[in-house]
Amino acid sequence: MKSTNKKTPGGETHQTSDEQHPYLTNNQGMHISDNQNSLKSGQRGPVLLEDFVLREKIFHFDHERIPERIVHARGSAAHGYFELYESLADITKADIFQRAGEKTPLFTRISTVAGGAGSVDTPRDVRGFAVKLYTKEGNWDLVGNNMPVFFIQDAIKFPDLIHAVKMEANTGYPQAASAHDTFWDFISLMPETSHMIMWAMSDRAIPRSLRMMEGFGIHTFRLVNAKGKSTFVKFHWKPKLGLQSTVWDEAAKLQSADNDYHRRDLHEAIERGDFPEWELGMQLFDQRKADSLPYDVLDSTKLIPEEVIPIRIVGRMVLDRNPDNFFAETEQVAFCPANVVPGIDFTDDPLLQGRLFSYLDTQKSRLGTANFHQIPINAPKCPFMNFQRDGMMQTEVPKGRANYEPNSLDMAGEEAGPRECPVTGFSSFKGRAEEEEQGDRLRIRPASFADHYSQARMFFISQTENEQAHIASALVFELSKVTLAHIPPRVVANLRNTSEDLAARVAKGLGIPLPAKAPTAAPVQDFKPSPALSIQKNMKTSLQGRCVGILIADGSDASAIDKLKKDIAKAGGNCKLVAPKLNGIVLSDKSTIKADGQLAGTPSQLFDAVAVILSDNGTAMLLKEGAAVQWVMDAFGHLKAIAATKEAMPLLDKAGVVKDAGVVDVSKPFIDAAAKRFFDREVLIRNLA
Ligand code: HDE
Repeated sequence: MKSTNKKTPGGETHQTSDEQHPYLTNNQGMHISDNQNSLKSGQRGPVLLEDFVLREKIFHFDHERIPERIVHARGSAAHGYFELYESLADITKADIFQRAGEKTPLFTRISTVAGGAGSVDTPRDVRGFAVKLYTKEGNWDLVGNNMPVFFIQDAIKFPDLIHAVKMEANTGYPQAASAHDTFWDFISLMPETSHMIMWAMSDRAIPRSLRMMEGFGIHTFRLVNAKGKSTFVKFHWKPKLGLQSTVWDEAAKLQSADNDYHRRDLHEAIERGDFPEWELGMQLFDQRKADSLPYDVLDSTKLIPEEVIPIRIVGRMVLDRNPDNFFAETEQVAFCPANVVPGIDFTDDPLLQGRLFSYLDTQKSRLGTANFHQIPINAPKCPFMNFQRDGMMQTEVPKGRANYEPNSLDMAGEEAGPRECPVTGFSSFKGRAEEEEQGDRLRIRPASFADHYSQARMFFISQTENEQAHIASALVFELSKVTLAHIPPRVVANLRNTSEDLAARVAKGLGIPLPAKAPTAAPVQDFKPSPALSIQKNMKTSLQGRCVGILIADGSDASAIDKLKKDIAKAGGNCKLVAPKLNGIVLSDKSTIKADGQLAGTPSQLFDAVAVILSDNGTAMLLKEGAAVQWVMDAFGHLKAIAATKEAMPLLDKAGVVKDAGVVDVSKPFIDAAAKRFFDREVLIRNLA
């Protein structure tokens, strides 16, 4: 059929099918003759109820949004694989951990917690880190976060925590922010949140990129080998690019610069073949070791420092394919910590136990049907069959009469249906006699969960001075948004148990007297610092996966731009040209180029380091451009390396740039500096608490 592009008397364009363009159909496959006009009675209506094409189209549109996740609503995801480095057959019988070099497909979704699906990517928040591994024995979901501990110890407090942190019930704001009354009211009344609050107020909560964060399974899980022997395990994902965060002012400004900053960063990295990678680490230990630790391994507000139980690296996860469709995959993916395979099992962590119920329930409500597991992103990649039948959106067409078991309809044939297998099937770890505690049925927290401050203190003292100042300043910022005067003193009273120094700094920052110390339920212990908990001590100074912004204008030095671009590419980094206009920039050699971003819409927050390559004329013009001055000022304020031509110096002066190791002449080596942040600079430009 020949394509026609025809206008009707009404003015609308009809594009009809041809060799390249298939037929437009309704959902029953019927070809549609007119996608522009509804069926009317006469030329001017009314529209007929009979118009099934219109009704189907609008009906489907009306249902395009499904209920968003109550938590972790905003997320970004990618496909990839897990590759095992060495067989773990001695520790677990899980098939995924048997053969070195074997790859298992997976889908990973990383999310914020508090905001709605349409909220921004860079609020101060915990990040979800959920991995669905499609193993040969069924799906294993490792549903964790980017912090190794959690706010609460018992699942029964989760609805309270989430109600408190999400926008307030009466006003509907603030969106995606913990800096408000109800959150801090709850926190101040729940000392078990002390450790997690340290993490949430630290730079871990404002990551530079989803590719530069760690992931943690949090709870203690169990691995069980073929002989039935159990080993406790804590799971870790270690990013190949190392850890990197933003500074708070930068994170806040990113919210206006690019709401999709993290989503775009992940997508673009995968598109250009710069595949994000994490190594899977395990802390493995037995009951005796668990009993010897001065905290309870079943308490999710506690971590085990890497220095106490080293992490064994067992494999890697590579994300190498973007989803084809955001809704079908990223939105509809349904994780569940109860999705395990033989060889991986649970512990009695009361937070984990509650989660085992919650996720199945939430998926049914969100995806509308008990058949959500049939959606391609959720379906196992190994055969799955049972006698569960029917229900909304049933997409399978089971054959035969047998929809129950036992049955004797056809003992030999396919029609009899599947049967259980005590050998390959999942059987829960039975426990050893000495582990089994049979007692009264109680609603109680064990005494071993009572120490809420020792690890909070350990976290604080493990940070660099600059990171400690960020935590203190974050607390001052958040508590300054609290309008009820009785709440901040209660938070500071708790903080005194974590660190007197921190509490005093926060009280000073708030301008309130130091309140009396809150009572503790258990003595605070002095743990050694754990350097692994600091970001700044674990950053990688590599340009790999990072992006340099180069500010240019008419007259900029073509060879300097060219050389810089080559140097950046050689170091494994990327760069983007930013200019006052997008097209037709005439360089020093009269060549014309196009920028990647226009100055007003491409602030320096979007980059890891910046270069300012301007001529005298270009500088003179940009000295009168607020966006250019702000561009440089923010790069300096966000502690980034700045390279500049001599001619651009007046712009740096106007932006208040003070020469330091991070400010270099563009002709000098810049690449080493570009991969770093200059934390020492911060005292010059910011009064941190
Ligand atoms: Fe979740 N959590 N959670 N959570 N969680 C959900 O399930 C819940 C907790 C985590 O990308 C929900 O599909 C309870 C800890 C991630 O789709 C829901 C408790 C950790 C994701 C739910 C917790 C997590 C969720 C909402 C207290 C880190 C997003 C939508 C016991 C180990 C997964 C959904 C994705 C999502 C319940 C605590 C991680 C309501 C009851 C601790 C990464 O089922």
